[in-house]
Amino acid sequence: MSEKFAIDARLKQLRAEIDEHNYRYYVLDEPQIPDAEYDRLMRELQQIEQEHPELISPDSPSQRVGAKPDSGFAEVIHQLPMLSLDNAMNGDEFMDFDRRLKERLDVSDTIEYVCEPKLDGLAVSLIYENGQLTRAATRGDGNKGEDITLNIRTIKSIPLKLRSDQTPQTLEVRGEVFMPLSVFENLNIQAREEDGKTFANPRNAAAGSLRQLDPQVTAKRQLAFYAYSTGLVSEDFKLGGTHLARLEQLKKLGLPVTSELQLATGTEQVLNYFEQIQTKRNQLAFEIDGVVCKVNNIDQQEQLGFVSRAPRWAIAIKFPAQEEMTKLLGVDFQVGRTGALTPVARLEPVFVGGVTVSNATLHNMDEIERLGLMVGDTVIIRRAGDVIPQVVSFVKSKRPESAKVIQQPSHCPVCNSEVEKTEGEAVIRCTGGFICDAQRTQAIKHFASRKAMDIDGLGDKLVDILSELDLIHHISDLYKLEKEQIASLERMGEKSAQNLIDALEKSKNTTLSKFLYSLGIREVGEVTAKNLAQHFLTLDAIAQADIEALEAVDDVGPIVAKHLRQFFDNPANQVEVKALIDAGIHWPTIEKKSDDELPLKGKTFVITGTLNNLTRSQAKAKLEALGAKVAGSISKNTDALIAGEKAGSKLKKAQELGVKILSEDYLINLS
Ligand code: D41
Repeated sequence: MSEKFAIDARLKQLRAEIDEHNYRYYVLDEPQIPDAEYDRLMRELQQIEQEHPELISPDSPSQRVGAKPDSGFAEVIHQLPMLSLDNAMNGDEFMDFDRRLKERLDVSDTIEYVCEPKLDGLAVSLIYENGQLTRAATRGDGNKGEDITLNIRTIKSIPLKLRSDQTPQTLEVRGEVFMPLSVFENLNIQAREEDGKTFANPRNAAAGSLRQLDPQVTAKRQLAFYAYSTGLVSEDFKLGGTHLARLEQLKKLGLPVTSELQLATGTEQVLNYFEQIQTKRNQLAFEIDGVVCKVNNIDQQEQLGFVSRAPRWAIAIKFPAQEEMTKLLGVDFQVGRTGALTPVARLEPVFVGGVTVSNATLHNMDEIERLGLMVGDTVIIRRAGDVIPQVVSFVKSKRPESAKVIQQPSHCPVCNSEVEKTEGEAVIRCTGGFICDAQRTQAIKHFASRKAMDIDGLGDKLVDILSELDLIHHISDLYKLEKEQIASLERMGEKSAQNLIDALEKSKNTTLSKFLYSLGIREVGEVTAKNLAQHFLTLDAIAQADIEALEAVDDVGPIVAKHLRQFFDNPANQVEVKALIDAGIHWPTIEKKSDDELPLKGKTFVITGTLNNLTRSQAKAKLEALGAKVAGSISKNTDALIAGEKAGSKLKKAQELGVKILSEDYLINLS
């Protein structure tokens, strides 16, 4: 009996502890323990429950993923209808809204509003009875939705029970379920690889995930939730007198509420918030499509009431549309540095998400086939954040009879060399190599770029002009340019010509790894180039190494080794490399460092925040070259955190765990 008592007590303690950590993590955004510690608690709970199944309770944190139900989703009637939101398409329409409210309320004072980001997800209703989550439903048409309780239970940020001893008899919480952008991107990458169906946007992905009949599938999708209002609430629970106070109450009860909330007195502050969140939009972890602005005072809300299906006291101020329809005029194939032919959609220009778009990437031929596109189709273009515009789908019913099949080219559109497709790869490639103007120009751009030879003042545009004027054919021709030639170009003067000559001269003093990277050998990135240089020490040794010797280098597998061999076996490349060395490119002799001498050997680093001088990949490459491992999250095994600007939760966690915190400058000065 006493043993059973002890087990029961331990179970209760574990559940309370896990619930508490979930609350800190999801609601307060202040994680207190490393993930590994959390996992340990969870495993202990699962272990005990496995040994004593009779002690499992439905609100145990281990019980989120249940069995698949036999039938589909049951219908649910919302006792209080779930209202919709009116839209304001711009600031003026919001000013009209504010004016109408002042008239109705008969006030001349400014109105106090609460501004929230408008998450692009799905509205749901959660019902808690005596503190337990008993039912969750989709909004549906506002009156009738579907019972999705089993799927909602898999969302880790939604508490299965409320955090309070005095829980209301009934509390309905309303909010938005959404898919974080990182989860969405990974899901689509995986779908593309597995040739499955990709989702057009995070909202569709969230909807598809919630409508899964098998909760195990939903659980894998890592959905998230923010509460934005209450619904039906029993009289034993005293709701606050303002919207903000009510959200605060929900937060106290364990429900996640967005931290991007802001109180705004009057229209100017609302519009400021709108501007502010719009500039922040690309940095948020989730997609938003506008701002929801609500009257804060509940008395005023009640006075205003609602019209048809929408409250008069709230409005969604929308960002410019991210998706628009337009016509696919044709498909061009662009040739990249490595010869890859990328299909690009030529579009009738259309205004999407604040800019005019006339091209969109189609990735590769497989993508065209997957979408089933034809020239002449009406396509849906999406531009999210600062990513390249994408073709999401086309409108079947609008396909004209004259629509044309998109042909894979058999020859390079630039040099007319044959095109090849490697088995198992989605891309097709021009076989022209340096004969191909496009590949050559791209190779020169790469050579001059910042991470490569870093030739100041030699941007992509100038390389295009120099190529078009036949002033450069090979990379090494760069070093034969004369000041007068450059100065005679349009928009170049004496001074910029001299600057470029100086920059070219300066670039000759480099390192072997930079030079190797600059050659643009397929699959040889900065890290691989560093590893090769460190391993072989001289260019000759690399150029002569056989496949086996190359594969002995960190990071070099059979494919990279093959590309290296192909590059150095090509007589044209041998001539070019020699011409570059003859032009005066040189580097210091490398001292062999044994692994044990690497200064950061065995250390684990994490990088967070915005770095000013290095990109993330440069910072990572530098740490790795010095022997460190770079991890994605902080734990007690982390040796140091490199924190840039605007560092957030990782910095907080590092401080809590007493992990050493270092600046970007520290990293730059390391050698
Ligand atoms: O973020 C949202 N998508 C959001 C949706 C939000 N922050 N607040 C909302 N507030 C309401 C009212 C004012 C009716 C309580 C909403 C929605 N409604 C809503 N979402 C879908 C339909 C209505």
